[in-house]
Amino acid sequence: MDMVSSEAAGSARTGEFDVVVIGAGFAGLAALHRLRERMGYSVRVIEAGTQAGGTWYWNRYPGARCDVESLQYSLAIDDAIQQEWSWTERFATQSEILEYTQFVVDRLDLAKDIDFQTRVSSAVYDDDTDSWTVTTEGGETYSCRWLIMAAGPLSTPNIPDFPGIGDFKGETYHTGMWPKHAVSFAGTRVAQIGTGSSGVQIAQEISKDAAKHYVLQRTAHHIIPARNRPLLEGEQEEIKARYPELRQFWQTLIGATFYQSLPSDPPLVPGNKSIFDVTPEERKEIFDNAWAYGGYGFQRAFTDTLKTIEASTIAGDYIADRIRDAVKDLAVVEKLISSQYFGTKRVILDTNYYEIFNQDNVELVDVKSNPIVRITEKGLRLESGREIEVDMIVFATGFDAMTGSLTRMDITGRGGKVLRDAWKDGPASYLGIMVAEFPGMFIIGGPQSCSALANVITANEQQVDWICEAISWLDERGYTSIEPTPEAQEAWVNRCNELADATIYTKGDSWYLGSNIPGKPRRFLLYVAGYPGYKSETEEVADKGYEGFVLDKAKELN
Ligand code: N01
Repeated sequence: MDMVSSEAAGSARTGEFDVVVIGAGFAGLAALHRLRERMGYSVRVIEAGTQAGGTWYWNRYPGARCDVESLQYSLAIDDAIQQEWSWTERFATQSEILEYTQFVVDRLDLAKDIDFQTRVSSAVYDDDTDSWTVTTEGGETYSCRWLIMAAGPLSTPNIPDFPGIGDFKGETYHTGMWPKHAVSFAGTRVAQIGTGSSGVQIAQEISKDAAKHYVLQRTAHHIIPARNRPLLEGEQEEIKARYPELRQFWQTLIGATFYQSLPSDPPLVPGNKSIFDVTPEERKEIFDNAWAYGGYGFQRAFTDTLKTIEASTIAGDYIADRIRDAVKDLAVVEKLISSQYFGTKRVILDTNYYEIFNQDNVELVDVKSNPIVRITEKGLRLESGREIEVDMIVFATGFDAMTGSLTRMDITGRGGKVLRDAWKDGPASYLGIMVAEFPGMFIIGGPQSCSALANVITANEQQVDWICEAISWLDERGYTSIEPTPEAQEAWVNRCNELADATIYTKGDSWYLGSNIPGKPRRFLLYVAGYPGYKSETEEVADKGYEGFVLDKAKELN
């Protein structure tokens, strides 16, 4: 498979550091800056890619674009940076975000402490010295007291194990490992497998000039319009002038993001009423406004669309009507209407995705009722015996989310405990940040955190702040290790499960539950009560002297 490769390790600088950070996405960069500049620690970041950017480095597929508004999807760590950088569109493209990342790296002089093209294979905790040894695929070793895992919640691509997968003679790509070279769809026959966020975005590009574009859909997702547009005259300046105040305000919202660009716009959403507190006419008007405005306002237009089946069904029915408006062929319409409850799979933002199915070169193929049984030399074979011959297969089949980036490394904690084994029945953490028996190892964007359900940069920065404050607090008091008690961890997992059970999130199949990966234990992987609740719960633990953690000061680092 052609993809962005992590070439052999380059000039990795083996050595001893206060902190080692794995991953140079936004989380890793924020951690490096804060630990080095503000706290004076020696830090080394290890990154598999050739440049920083994390998700935006690997997911360079055509059409890749963020679904959080650009003026909100940026780091707050340095005011000069947020004033200097200019965005061009309401929702930024992958390439613009990658440029922004490089701008941050250059402005903060971060690259000198990052080892690129270096992939971690293992991390082993030493009980005698309370330290970690991190080893790379190239054989370099790094030791540190504090280890920060910032390898990303959606960074381990899932390629289904179809029989014959190696037989195909054409080109194959996965959206999450897209190559750096240009890939042209012009005049080619393309089969795209998967219609999640990545699939919906790339479909809009493939369909433009492919000779034939087969969209292989297993489950119809719910898709709402982005209404992307260039930023308006004065819009950026207005936000920038009010960044400190607005960033505070956004953090009071469940997703740490607001659904309107201009603070001067009339307040549209989030709504503060139940879907049943309004008349059907009012409901339609509110949905119509949110639909016309674009973005995730639709999802938050009422307080209960993600909480009850009845409310979720009404939202789903509204979307079904919009599909009927957009797509001419009624048989295709029926396939595009999701059978899932609205919100149980991540809702997707699009730009005219449904309309591509009116084109002659695009065919929607239902692989739920007629599954793919084999990849062949020339394409794909379906259960019915139908052969689909293509020049290219695009896997938009998602990720081993929340845990994959951690379990694919050999992480060994106290007493030889391996993280992969500890999580064999489902991941468990305390606060989504630490794991019992893995002392001194902090996770950003880990399971049972709120990260992937919120503006992920804001969520990352909050966790970075929490972790850095913990490290500083521990060091000031001479503690050499910290780990959650099993009881605190179990209570946190139970709390996250209870919170999820009070919503409709657990009533579907999605990567939120690990159900996209065959054999992965079904467990809700996130804290659903929202960013403000997560922030206050984690801060309360810190304020109480790290309640629920065992702190140890018995050992000295050699
Ligand atoms: O992955 P997905 P994604 N046979 O898991 C299908 C973030 N993101 O990369 O639904 C046939 O959502 C699978 O079918 P089903 C965002 O958080 C953000 O698209 O399991 N099909 C599904 O249709 C997002 O949620 C942005 O039945 C198979 C698709 O592949 C997350 O990343 C952009 C299959 C996978 O969808 C993941 O999104 C992109 C099989 N064997 C991603 N296996 C933005 O910011 C899987 N599928 C806009």
